[in-house]
Amino acid sequence: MKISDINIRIVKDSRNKDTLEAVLRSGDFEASASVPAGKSKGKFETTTLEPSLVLSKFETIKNQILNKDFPTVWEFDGFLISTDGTKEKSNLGGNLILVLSIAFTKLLAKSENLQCFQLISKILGKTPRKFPYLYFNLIGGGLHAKDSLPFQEYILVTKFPSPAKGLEYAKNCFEKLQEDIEKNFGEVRLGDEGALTIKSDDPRVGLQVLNRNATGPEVSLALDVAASTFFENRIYNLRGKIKSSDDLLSYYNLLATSYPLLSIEDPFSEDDKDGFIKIVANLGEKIWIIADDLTVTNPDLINKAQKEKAATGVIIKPNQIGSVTETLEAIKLAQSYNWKVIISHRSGETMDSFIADLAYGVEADGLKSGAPTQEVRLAKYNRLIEIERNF
Ligand code: 2PG
Ligand code: MG
Repeated sequence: MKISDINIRIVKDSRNKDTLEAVLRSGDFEASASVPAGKSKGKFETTTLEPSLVLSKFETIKNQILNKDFPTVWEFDGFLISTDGTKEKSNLGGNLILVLSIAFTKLLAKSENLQCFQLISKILGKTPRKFPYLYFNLIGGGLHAKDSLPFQEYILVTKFPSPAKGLEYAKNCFEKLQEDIEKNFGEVRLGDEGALTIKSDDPRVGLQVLNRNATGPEVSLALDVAASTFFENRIYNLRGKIKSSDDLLSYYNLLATSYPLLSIEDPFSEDDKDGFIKIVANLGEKIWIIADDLTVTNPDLINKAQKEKAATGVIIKPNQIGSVTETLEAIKLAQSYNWKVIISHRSGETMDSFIADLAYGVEADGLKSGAPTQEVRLAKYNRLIEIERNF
């Protein structure tokens, strides 16, 4: 496919921070993409450059892109990655490469008269038949919410075959939680991802409140502890309550017997691989142990973690690695290990719903897109519903 025109501009994300939007054209077809930004980031994520700097970098490669023919996403991404020439994409910026890569993928799908998820599943040789479980972050803490719990995300997982049913359940559950928190903890505020906050230092409180408002065979609970954010000098500092890696492990064992936990993400810091290995040995049969900061959508790190038995599943965020093809590589690899794959948004989001197509197209186990309260989060859940209704 030959691209006839490209425009990149700066837009705002859900935290009102600058980010990139790309619009690509090929003949009569047009596709756009925009990229999100994380706050609790893994150390080995790809480089994000200042959007204003990216605009000038882009000018240096624009004509080269317009002069070439790219038959596949592999060739398009390959061209950008080799032009960048660095491992961490620090030359052009992972955010520039990704925004172009997603827009190109959408454009190619249109030019082939396919939905984006159809192109993705075609690339992977799959026929998607099931929707992912929906991961709704309903109670937030950590870096995403001031004056709230120490763990980052208390997640309602809906397991209905229909995403429309899942979203409806989550919206009702959110309302019940809001009333509960207002009654028992006073003022209710929302964190970065639109999740409710609770003024408490006790990590268990979030699970208690969520558990009493989310019952039934079609729902489970999950955590994103984001433990890297409270790991200092090799100890876990939970608001002055010091825990060693082994203390934290015992704590998770306790939580696992008290709550219907389907998965725990980042239970330990990315600098505490032993913690991951121990929890897989202890709880790995019962609960999905999901790596995020540890693996950052990077096939090499996923491979390493699998060899060390440091997880049983992985979070996939395209902007951690910075291109569609490398994201697909990471997913393919994780699925070849029979790992669980959860596609995820970032805490600073845009209206782009590419990750919903990605989640359906690769038959992911979960899609994590925050609370059903902000337009940028709903855009992803609603895209799944659109797929459910029309295809
Ligand atoms: C996470 C994400 C998304 P952030 O830790 O999984 O919820 O947060 O985008 O801030 O890294
Ligand atoms: Mg995480």
